[in-house]
Amino acid sequence: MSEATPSKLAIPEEVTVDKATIKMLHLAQSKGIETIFDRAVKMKQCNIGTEGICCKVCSQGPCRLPLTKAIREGTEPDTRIGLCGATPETIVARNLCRMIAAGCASHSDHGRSVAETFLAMARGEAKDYTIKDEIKLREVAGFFDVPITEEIDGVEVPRDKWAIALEVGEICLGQWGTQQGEMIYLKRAPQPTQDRWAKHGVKPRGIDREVVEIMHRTHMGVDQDYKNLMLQGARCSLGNGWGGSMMSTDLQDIMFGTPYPNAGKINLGVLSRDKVNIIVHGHDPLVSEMIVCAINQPDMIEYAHSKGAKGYVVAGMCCTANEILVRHGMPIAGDYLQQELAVVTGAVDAMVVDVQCVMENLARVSECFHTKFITTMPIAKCATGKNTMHVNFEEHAALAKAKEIIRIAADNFPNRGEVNIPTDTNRMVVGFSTEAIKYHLGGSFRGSFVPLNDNIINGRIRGVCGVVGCNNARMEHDEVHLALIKELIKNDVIVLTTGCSAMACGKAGLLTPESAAVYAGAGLAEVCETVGIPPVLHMGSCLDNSRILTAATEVVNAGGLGKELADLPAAGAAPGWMSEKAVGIGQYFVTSGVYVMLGVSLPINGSPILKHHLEVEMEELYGGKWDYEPDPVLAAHKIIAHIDRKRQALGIDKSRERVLMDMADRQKIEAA
Ligand code: NFS
Ligand code: SF4
Repeated sequence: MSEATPSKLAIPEEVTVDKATIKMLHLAQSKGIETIFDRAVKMKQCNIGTEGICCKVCSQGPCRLPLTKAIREGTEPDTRIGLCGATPETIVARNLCRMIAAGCASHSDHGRSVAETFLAMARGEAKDYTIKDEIKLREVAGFFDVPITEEIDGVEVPRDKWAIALEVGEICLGQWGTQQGEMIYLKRAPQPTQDRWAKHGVKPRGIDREVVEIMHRTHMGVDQDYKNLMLQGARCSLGNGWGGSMMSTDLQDIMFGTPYPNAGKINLGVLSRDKVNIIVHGHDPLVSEMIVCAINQPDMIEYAHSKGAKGYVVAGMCCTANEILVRHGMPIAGDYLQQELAVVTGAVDAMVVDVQCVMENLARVSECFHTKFITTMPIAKCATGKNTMHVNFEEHAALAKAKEIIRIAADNFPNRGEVNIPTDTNRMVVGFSTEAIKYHLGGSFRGSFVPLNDNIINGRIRGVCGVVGCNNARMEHDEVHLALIKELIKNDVIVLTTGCSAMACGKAGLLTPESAAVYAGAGLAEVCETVGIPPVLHMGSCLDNSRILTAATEVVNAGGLGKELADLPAAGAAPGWMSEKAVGIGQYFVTSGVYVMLGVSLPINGSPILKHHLEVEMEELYGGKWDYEPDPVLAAHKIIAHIDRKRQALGIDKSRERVLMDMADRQKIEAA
């Protein structure tokens, strides 16, 4: 007879560094409510899957080709092949390309719905949306060669914004379906970067085409050359980074406003005891923008009062949170790993979700409370849970639909049971779009990246690193981001952040100008104090990683730091990535010339040949490459070493030595 083993649970203090998360995890466990943290203890990962060497693209498989110790050490030849003869390289490359395709499809399909709504707005069919940033509209029109002036009676006058928007919307939406030529936004990249793409044949023709071509080429018995497969992976990624994502960011800025620095609050403590709490969760801001707009209307305020509530809190989760935070300063309830715990507060009257990163278990947790779990997109419904419902969002009746959702939440307010809201919140400064960085550094009359370049050249700022991406239940929540970022800023590397990484920074207080004096190296701290910025700049959602591409391009164009993105003393990192979107993003950075560091391995270790291709050979093709280091401090030092090599190649390594000496001397004087 076997003894019953007590079911294993996560130890809150060991799985996260975030205080609110620790408290709520204890509470969930005491109530017998299981969360992802517990499931990560119970369920082990599959060794073969994590190495990427399981092929299941035909029904003769799955064919599994584990990499044995003897093969790895070379004492036995590597003769592994699948039933059809596929090598480990082919199998791993196929699997990876399919991840890239899925990631790019997710971001870009979100982009498509934005473009469709934009076009409907321009046609007057989505009256609740409008043009908030006309300057950006005119700038974007320029990228598409849409005229922004016209001649009337021989006089050149500005063209009507709705006419411009209509043309922009049509061309933009067309980019998903183009079959030939190259996508229009590619020309926004520095010329030498574009030349590399042309040389290797990786300029995308149209967003959809590149995704479909991956699905074709990875079908049983098609592309059997791993290098050729990865070229298509690279091409598809560019269609997203310099296409679907970038256009989506631009159109969202035009419709909802380009982010500029503003203050925000983060963590579960933003929920309220006496107001109706609505969490907007997912990625697409089309729904959440309308909810934010509607809660301030008199009829909605009155409705809340009629239910005994003092008003509304609309708090975000995942990247929908970042979208409404950077534009409206709306609070963030938490990141991806905190979604179940938000419901455990008992204070969430409606959990309103759109697309991506929504855990199916949310529906189950909602059942333990009064929370209504409301799906809003026809492509993302949920069949689980008795509290689950679907309110189909329609762009032509956007505000009315938003109000319908708000009423459901308010109606649910009196049904609350026990409420446990942790008190933890942090304040932060967010909203550093490329435009905002430019104006912040150069002043609104002569917005410019030159001052940033000057500070990189003189060595006060050693380099730039984009730290982005998810939290992963297999890693210590938040800590992987924080340890890496603190080490980078301590060494004068300014950090640009998005997604759930940005939330980790917000919760830990790194997104305030004052944090520079505490965490940043002397050079970076001096720049931050002079300009009044935090050492870590929140640039928005994961979709907004395209802002990092445009900012990096501005740096190249401002001069003095090389001719292409690959020349910059810059890097990217996703220490806790988990979603396929992150693979798509990482690949577009690599293809654009950026060194990308991961804290969770890609599923490629089953093929040392493919690993070598990604971590060594890709640099010869694009100037950027993948790397992997699970220890965040070691990862930071690998990034810094990369940045220093780039500084040396640019001939600006000496200036930094002088700056450091200056600082040491100054500190000596201050100490005396
Ligand atoms: Ni990015 Fe944003 Fe978070 Fe990861 Fe999910 S919310 S799009 S995918 S988990 S960072
Ligand atoms: Fe196996 Fe080849 Fe089929 Fe893959 S495609 S499952 S390796 S037979």
